[in-house]
Amino acid sequence: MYTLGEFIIKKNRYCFSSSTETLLRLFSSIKLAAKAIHKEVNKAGLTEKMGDSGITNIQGENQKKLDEFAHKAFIKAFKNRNVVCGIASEERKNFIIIKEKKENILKNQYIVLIDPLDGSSNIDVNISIGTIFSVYMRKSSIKMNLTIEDFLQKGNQQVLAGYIMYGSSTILVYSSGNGVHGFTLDPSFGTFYLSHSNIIFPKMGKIYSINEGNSEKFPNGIRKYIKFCKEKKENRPYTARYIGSLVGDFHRNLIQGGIYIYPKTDSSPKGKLRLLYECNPMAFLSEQAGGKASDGKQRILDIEPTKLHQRTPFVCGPIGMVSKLEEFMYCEY
Ligand code: AHM
Ligand code: MG
Repeated sequence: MYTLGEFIIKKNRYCFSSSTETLLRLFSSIKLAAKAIHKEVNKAGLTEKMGDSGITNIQGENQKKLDEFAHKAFIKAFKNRNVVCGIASEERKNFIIIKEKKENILKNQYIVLIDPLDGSSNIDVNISIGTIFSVYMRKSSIKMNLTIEDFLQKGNQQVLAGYIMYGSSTILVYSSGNGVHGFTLDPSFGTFYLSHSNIIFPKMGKIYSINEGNSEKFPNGIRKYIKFCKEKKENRPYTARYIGSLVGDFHRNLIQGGIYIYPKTDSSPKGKLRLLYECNPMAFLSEQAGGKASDGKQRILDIEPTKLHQRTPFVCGPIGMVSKLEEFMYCEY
C-alpha cells in the first residue's frame, strides 16, 4: 500500500510542473489541515463545534463554527512551509498574503484557492462535507507584491486540484494533471493510503444530481433535460441522488457514474457555486477523470475570471451525459 507521499515520489513526480519536493510540501500542508478537520468533524456533536459562528461571510451566508475552524486550519498549515505565497478562501472577502523570509521567497510561488468546508449546511445533521482546493503558480514577478491577477487565472492553468471528503471515511482525491487518484485516511496511523488509483468516470452513468425543488426557476433546457432523465427509454430513467454537498455528490458520481447540475435560476442568474474554488477544481478533476465540465454551454476551465467570489452555473460528469445536457441547452437559443 502506497502512502500519499510514497505515491508522489514513485509514481507521480513527472507530471507536476515543479519539483517533487514542492508537491510534497504542498501536500504536507493539505494533509495536516485535513487531519485536523477530520478530527474535529468526527467529534463535532461533543465539542460545541456545531452551529453558527455568528459571522456572515462574503456570500451573505451564516458561517458555521466548523467553517471558521477549517479556514484557520488551512491558513496555519500553509504558513511556514515555504511553498504558498497567497490564499483565497470562501470564508474571506480578500486574498491573504503569506509572507516568508527573504531567502525563501523563490520557493513560495504557489497560489491556493480553497473552500475550507463545503456543504457546511450539512454539518449539524451529520452528513458528508468536504474541502475543495485549487493550486496555481503565481503570475506576478516574485519581486512584486501579489495582485488579484495572481488569483484570477483560468482553470486551465491549475497545476493541482482536489478535494477531501469527510464521509464514512475521510478520502483525499487529487490530480496534478496525470489522472485522478484517491487516498483514504487510516485514522489509527494518521496516514493517507492509496485506495483509488486512476479514477475514471464510468462512460454513461445512471445518476442525476440536482436540487429539483428549484425546477420552476430553472432554464427551459434544464427542465427538459430533467424530463429526459426520467423517461422510460434506453438506459433511463436515471436515479436521482442529491446530498447538497458538492464534494459528496461529485465523489459518488465519479465512482458510480452520474451528472451533477447546479444551473442558474431566476433568483440566482449566475448560479450558486463559485468558479474559482468550487467549479474550477472539480472541472479539472472531471476532465482528468475522462469526463467533462461546463456551464451548460462553455468549458468551465476556459472561463476568464473577473472576481474572486464569482459564481457560475455548473455541470459535470461523464462526457456523454454532459454533452446531452448541452444539446438541450443549445436548443433554447
Ligand atoms: P457552501 O459553499 O455555502 O456550502 O455552498 C455550496 C453547496 C454545495 O456543496 C452544494 O452542492 C450546494 O451548495 C447545495 O446548494 P442547495 O442547497 O441550493 O441545493
Ligand atoms: Mg462551498
